[in-house]
Amino acid sequence: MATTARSRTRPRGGLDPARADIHRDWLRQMLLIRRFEEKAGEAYSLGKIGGFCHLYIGQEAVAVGSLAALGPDDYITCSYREHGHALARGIGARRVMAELFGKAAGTSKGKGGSMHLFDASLGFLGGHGIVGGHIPLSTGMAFAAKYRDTEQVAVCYFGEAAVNNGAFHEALNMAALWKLPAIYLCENNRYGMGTALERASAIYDISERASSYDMANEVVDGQDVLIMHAAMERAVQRARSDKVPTLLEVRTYRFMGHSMSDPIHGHYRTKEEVEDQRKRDPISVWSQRLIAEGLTDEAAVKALDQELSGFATAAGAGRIPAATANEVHMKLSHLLVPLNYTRGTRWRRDLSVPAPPLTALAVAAELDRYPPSALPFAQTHLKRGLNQVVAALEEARERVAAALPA
Ligand SMILES: Cc1ncc(C[n+]2csc(CCOP(=O)(O)OP(=O)(O)O)c2C)c(N)n1
Ligand SMILES: [Mg+2]
Repeated sequence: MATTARSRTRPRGGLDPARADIHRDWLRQMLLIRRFEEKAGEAYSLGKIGGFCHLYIGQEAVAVGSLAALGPDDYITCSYREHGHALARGIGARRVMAELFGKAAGTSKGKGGSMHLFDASLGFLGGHGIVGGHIPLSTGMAFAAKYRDTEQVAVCYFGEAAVNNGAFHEALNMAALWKLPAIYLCENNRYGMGTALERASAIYDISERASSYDMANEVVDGQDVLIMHAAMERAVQRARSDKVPTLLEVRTYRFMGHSMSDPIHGHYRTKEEVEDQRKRDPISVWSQRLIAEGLTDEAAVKALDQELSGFATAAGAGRIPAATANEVHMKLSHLLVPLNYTRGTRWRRDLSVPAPPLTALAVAAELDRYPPSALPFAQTHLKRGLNQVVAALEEARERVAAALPA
């Protein structure tokens, strides 16, 4: 019979003074993630970050506590809400921010964006946008570790909305059957977009799903970094030494909207609920604990916070290296390709070419994203591109006019 545990209560006794540096570092990491994401949110609102952007604010203790229990060779896969995991795994804040900004200096050369952070050298294998889609991928990594007889563990982070997806069940069944060194870490923040867990799931305790596969499982308080870390250490031990998988149901809460395009609260949850949950902000929970045990004090926490806010700001737009020529070219191609595409297609399609003033507006908006040093290059290319678009439009109009009955 697999292990089932509830690790919601705080381990007894004080913090180990020999681990004081590690404990202070967890606070540092959580604060970095928080300030980084606030900066990213600000940049997104200013239109400097494109695509989707899902903030992790409120859930920091989960990534920090759990990743601290892993070794450098272990594999990690995440959903799209993965800025915190990437930072906690050691991908530099500048590289992560550069990816958000679509810069070549980013983890995926600026082509993946917020949802596709990746660094194979750190075993950080994404950033995945399809809910639950990465659970079988992670299971494959656990299988690879077993097949090659390494000591590696594969950890998969996903939200609670993924557990009603077929891929979750197929993967957990395989992992239990084949005794794979896998950890399935479900970050139960209670909502999948605007749908509460109880509205979408026949059972409320996600950990119970593991019993279908006779898999070890625990319910973990994700707002307490120490509890999170201890539960993860047990799961890692099971995977590495006992060679069996674990399902961790980590109870947490997101303080922001589902993505940057969503309100913090709305029809699906009340302002009061969010405020109530904020009382267990993982950063305050941990800083208060460190202060209570004499491992830090208010002034030191404040100074650390200021330092990290400054660092997050520096990682933001202003100090990211100027766009390279290739980067500018790629961006412009993306902008112009759909317009040029219409040239080679049937004349009817040419009618859908945006009117030049709109194109000019899009170009102006695009130019606005480049640092001044890259502007001359961008302008030359845009001018050439625009001339082509205008010529194509003229050509299309003539063909349309010729095809219409007199
Ligand atoms: C297969 C699939 N279905 C639907 C979506 C749209 N979608 C994006 S995020 C999301 C909610 C996922 O919630 P959860 O798994 O709880 O993660 P959280 O956003 O709370 O971190 C949905 C339904 C998707 N990306 N993939
Ligand atoms: Mg969720």
